[in-house]
Amino acid sequence: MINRERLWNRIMALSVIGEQESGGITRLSFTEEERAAKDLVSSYMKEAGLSVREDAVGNLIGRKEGSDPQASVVLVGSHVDSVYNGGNFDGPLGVLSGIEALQTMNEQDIQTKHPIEVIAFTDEEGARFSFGMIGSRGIAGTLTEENLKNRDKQGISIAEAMRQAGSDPTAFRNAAREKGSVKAFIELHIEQGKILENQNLSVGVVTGIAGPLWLKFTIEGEAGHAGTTPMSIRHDALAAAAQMMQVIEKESAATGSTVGTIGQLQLFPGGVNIIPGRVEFTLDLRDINETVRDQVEQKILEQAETLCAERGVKLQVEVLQRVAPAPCSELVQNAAKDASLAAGLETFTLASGAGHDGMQLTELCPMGMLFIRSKDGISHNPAEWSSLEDCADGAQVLYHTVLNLAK
Ligand code: HGY
Ligand code: MN
Ligand code: MN
Repeated sequence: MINRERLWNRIMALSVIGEQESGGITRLSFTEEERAAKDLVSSYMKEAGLSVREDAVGNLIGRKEGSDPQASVVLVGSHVDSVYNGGNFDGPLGVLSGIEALQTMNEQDIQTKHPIEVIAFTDEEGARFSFGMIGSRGIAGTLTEENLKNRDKQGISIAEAMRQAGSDPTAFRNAAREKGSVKAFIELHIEQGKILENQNLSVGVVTGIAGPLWLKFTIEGEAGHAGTTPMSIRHDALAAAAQMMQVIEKESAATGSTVGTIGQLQLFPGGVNIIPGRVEFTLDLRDINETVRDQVEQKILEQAETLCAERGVKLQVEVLQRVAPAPCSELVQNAAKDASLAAGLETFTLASGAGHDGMQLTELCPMGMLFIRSKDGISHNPAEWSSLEDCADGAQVLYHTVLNLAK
């Protein structure tokens, strides 16, 4: 049995790093807060008897050797970076449960054929640079020099941030794993939705992960005097954006499976008595079915072009990231279902609306996920919460899943 108190105490200890006055925790990639989180997690990996290293893109890795040094590695992990004012479980649950599983194996002298590595991926959320899953793309070998040019709100690029954090951004390709070198990847994560809670279940096996498309819209209108410009001759960038937002909501809701979210909005110049000349906003568009998602994207873009032309404003659309939905492998799903039974739990399956690192690894290895129940389905919010019992159930099933994959 995993040590549930040790796991819970570690989740609580990690959750004070990056605490915000305004609520929740903020641990953006390549910042002091994330460094402090990795240092704490690294100390837990050492306590678990793992050999610890960081790879060329800053992924923190704890390794347990297998009986066959030539055998491919089983990867288990998640992330310790967060969104702005996020919760305590999104990411840390999976990393700390992976460490707990390996520490329990070491304490019970359990040896597996395959080596096992628990990994805290760099920048899963994409909160700082509006471009995420940097660590898992690094492992997959799909990260590019172009990607490292993405900049944060202060104009610092990923490459510069890596350099400031002591990494060499020109060496990022060294993080890539050879095809065949990884047997499977499994991640335990909070569901961040209400399905398990509605089923009154603590753990579920994930069948697939919806694909996030992130777009940035820039609308160039004409700033003007609020008092002297008649409504009929305005090129109001914000009025155009507001009309577009109605279109986005309508088209996203129309399919029944798609979700569309405008999470960031900036207007310029921002005076009470000035007609906004420029507006920038982001769209996060997702669906488990890529064709449906991309059809909604097209409908939105067509109507956006028409309404902007009618209003005499210029529209620019930039793709920040386009991630294909990812099915979870039968191998990992079956290992997880057997593990649920071994832990005395039901084998309930569900899809993931949230994006996760595993979607970057589908070309490299079979991947899969386990979810635990989220209270009221809340996440990316300080009120994000899962109970000690549910975290323990999840870690116990993860322990058996990793054993099934690594034996
Ligand atoms: O945005 C997501 O879906 C994930 O939490 N990174
Ligand atoms: Mn997450
Ligand atoms: Mn998240």
